[in-house]
Amino acid sequence: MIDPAAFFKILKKNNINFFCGVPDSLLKNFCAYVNDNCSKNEHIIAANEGNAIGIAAGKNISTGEKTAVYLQNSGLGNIVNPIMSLCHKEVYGIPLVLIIGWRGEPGLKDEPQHNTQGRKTIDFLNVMDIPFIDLNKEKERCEKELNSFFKKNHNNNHPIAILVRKNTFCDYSIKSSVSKDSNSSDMTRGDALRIILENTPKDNIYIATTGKLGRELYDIRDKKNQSHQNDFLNIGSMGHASSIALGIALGPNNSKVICLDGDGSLLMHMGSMAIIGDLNINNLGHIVFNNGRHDSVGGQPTVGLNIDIPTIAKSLNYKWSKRVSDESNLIEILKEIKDLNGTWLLEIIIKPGDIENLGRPKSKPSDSLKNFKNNFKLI
Ligand SMILES: Cc1ncc(C[n+]2csc(CCOP(=O)(O)OP(=O)(O)O)c2C)c(N)n1
Repeated sequence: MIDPAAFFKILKKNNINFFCGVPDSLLKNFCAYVNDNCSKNEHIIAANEGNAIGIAAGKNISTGEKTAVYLQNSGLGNIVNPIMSLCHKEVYGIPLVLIIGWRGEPGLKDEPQHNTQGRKTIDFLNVMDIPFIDLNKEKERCEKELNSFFKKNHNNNHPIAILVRKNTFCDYSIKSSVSKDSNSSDMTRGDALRIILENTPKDNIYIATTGKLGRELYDIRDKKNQSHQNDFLNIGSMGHASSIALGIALGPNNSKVICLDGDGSLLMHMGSMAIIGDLNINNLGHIVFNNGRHDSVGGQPTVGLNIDIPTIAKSLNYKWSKRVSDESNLIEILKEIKDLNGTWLLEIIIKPGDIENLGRPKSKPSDSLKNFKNNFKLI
């Protein structure tokens, strides 16, 4: 295995001095190391992977510095446009180094949302004409092979990539604190979810965002022997839960559709809020669980606690919005929300942490969807 500090050192020796990206579970030890050891001018956690490419490209244009972008392979779709129409050697020719966590690597067991992307990861790189190296897990060989890869591509005005397989990096725990030292809430994601399920109409439809929130919703229902048929788990397509919720709310069902979002996910494709607010339909609610971090993949900070999400929602034409950070107020507000007309947003400040022994959904996505579609009498 590779020590994240040693890998970081190799990159530095090859003159890579600026890092940008979206955290990934396979890269979490490296991301944590970069976060702890780079200044704000040397490292930026971006809203989405395309955003990271733009920032890294701009930094390269303004300084001539070599820049790196780290991402999970799930984010490859988000980078295709800025790679192909900005960085590609046939356009502006910008030499970025991509560090890509390879979820769903063929031959290894992974979650359904990662398997297709994993199988197609190399095809994606080939389609974008990106030369890549498969990072060796053995330290000496890793350094040697990386140095010659960098040397070979030295004058290549085009992005190149380092593919990182599961269990490549040794452990490293993040030391730096969340954006605002810590937050004041006593509730975890699981606590808030339980309160919501207990204090809202049973026929509400829930669209849960990517990461542990969906797993916790499934787990809570499972432990209470409740059906999963009112829940759609957005297991992949991070940042799109609110758009999916909007589309579902436009359908024939009379129940309220509630998007259960995370701060990292909300930030990833925040433009959807403007579209939701503009349509302002009556049966849509948006709840944001804000812990100020990407808790599901290692706890790297987001800007979630530095911004005013309810005010953003109001300015984007949501009819009602509020922030809450304690249990009793949450219960009161959930009563108030029941009778609201127009699209609303509730931000719940939560502390980091997951439900203990958190399981994973047991059914196939296609079976869960069939079950969910019963609500719309489509099958
Ligand atoms: C496009 C894409 N980029 C990155 C990831 C990896 N990923 C999964 S969950 C997650 C963090 C989600 O953070 P947030 O919405 O704040 O929820 P939390 O984990 O804090 O509950 C990330 C980065 C992904 N699944 N898809």
